[in-house]
Amino acid sequence: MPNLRRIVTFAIPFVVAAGVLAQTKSAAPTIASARAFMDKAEAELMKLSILGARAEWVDETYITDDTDILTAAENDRLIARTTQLVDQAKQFAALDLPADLRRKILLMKLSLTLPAPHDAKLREELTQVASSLGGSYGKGKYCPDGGAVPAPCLGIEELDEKMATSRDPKELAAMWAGWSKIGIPMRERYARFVQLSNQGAREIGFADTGALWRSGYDMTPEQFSAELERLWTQVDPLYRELHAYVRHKLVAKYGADADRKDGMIPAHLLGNMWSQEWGNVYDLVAPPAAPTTYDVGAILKERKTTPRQMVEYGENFFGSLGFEKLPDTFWQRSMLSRPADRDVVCHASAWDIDFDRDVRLKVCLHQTSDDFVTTHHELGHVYYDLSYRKQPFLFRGGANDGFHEAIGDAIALSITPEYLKQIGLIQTIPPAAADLPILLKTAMDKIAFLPFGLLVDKWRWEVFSGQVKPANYNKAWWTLREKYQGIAPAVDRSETDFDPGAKYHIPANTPYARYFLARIYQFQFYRAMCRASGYTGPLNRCSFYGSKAAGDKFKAMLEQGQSRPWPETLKLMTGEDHVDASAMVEYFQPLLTWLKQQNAAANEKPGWTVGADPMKH
Ligand code: X8Z
Ligand code: ZN
Repeated sequence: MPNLRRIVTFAIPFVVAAGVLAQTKSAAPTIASARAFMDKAEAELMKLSILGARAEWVDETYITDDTDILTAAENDRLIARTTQLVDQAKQFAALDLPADLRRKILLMKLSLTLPAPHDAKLREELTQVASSLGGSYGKGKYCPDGGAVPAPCLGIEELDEKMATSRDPKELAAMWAGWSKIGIPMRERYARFVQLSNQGAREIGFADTGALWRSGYDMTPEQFSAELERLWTQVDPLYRELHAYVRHKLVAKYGADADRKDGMIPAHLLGNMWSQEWGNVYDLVAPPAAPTTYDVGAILKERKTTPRQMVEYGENFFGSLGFEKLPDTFWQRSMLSRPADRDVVCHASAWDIDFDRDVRLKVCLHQTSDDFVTTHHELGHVYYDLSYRKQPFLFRGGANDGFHEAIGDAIALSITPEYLKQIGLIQTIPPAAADLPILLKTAMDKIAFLPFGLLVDKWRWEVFSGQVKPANYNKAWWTLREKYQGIAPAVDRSETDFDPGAKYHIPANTPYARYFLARIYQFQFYRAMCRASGYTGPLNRCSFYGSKAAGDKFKAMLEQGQSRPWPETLKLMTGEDHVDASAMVEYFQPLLTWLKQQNAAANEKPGWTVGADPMKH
């Protein structure tokens, strides 16, 4: 993953609570006065959010000390005002409010991803700790010991590339251990950060910051945790078969370096710093007799496809479903490749600048198949933003944050060989024997991610709730990585280390359960659109490109934004009112059957033994 300083959220960015409120004296509250209050609050928050977004856009596309300061000032204004309004809204708590007003008050609170104490000094301390944690990650580097001639230091973009392509276990372990060190100086600040933001959460009525985050899903925090467990039991069998198959192949490639008695896979051998997506080592696990298929990256390179043309492929897909063309300002204002002359945040993101038609992408595209998929992912955010722009301000967001992450991915699942032929990127459709290898490659990204997507916030919830104390931060992290991923550290760990800090979303305080949910939702959305398009064949071969019927269903869901509880929005499109992994399981069913055969033939028993010390390599 490229180095990123911030991730843009799609309603109100990075909000922190501000100072004590001066209550306005007024007559007894009524439903009418609640509505008037909310109308004013929304207008004001929108204005502040737009200014914040403009400052942040300039900051991330032209990083200087000045643009950092201007952005922080705009954010602070928005944060302070949001907190005041949350407090003021308490005057309406005893009224029997209409559902939309009640929902808006809740959404206003939930926009405080980093709740802060009312005490101005403590709040300032928290915001400073928060930004210094983000800064530590942004500046993180691994400087290899180069002997007499010092080797150049590597940032996470270069490390990503090397982790993906190196097949030298010693070099991989050194990069892994080197990058992990960036967490060490964050440990103490993170503990303070947890204390202060928990205080902020309690002051606005939540048990802790984790409980606040888990309250964004139209159910209690406890119900949400239980839902995730239920989903995990649905997909765990798939993960375990994939894990066993990949382990076997890695042992064949690396011998003793990959072979552990407990059956876990060492973290540095999967082509990704966090072992979160494994597609980069597909070449090591490809079935020997697999027919060679197409390489979208090679085709884009050969044709000298420009970044704009790559985005136009995505625009064309959405257009085929009945969506409007992107506004001219999208093309004028987006950043599609890395500028030569200044520092920018290259991590792909989509921006909703004015909550109307000023939408943009900030990406540094290369002619690779990964970036081809990324453009579809990012456009999913953009079309969602455009679709809900007629909603009241506080409803301009995803039905929940997992929906927002899943839209573009659901489209990208339709990038099948048939689709690529239809748009002229390939001339011949690979033989049916290529289906399985294509599924395996997809699984290396989609299925491999699931346990990681789940455990990042499991760790944070345990930390915020106080169940895990600072003295056990790292042990708790590795206990979860062992339990869910079956991954062991590349080198021994201790409580001096702080490995969660080496994953962007921890120092940046970006909730992570959204990505787990999105992996599941995207298959549900995809199956619903395949059905709407009249498709009846095997799910993994479906493309709903060009289907207006699928587009209409999709649009109806997107236009609702977050105005209704998400199960209602889901039902509108899929007919289902539960998040459910059965579509994902159906998609990968042929692969599951095949993996079971392969593992049985190789005498590979899925699973691993949980040891006494998860920090031992
Ligand atoms: O951070 C991201 C996105 C931001 S919307 C690029 N992702 C997670 C990660 O990189 O860890 C997408 C997949 C999971
Ligand atoms: Zn995204």
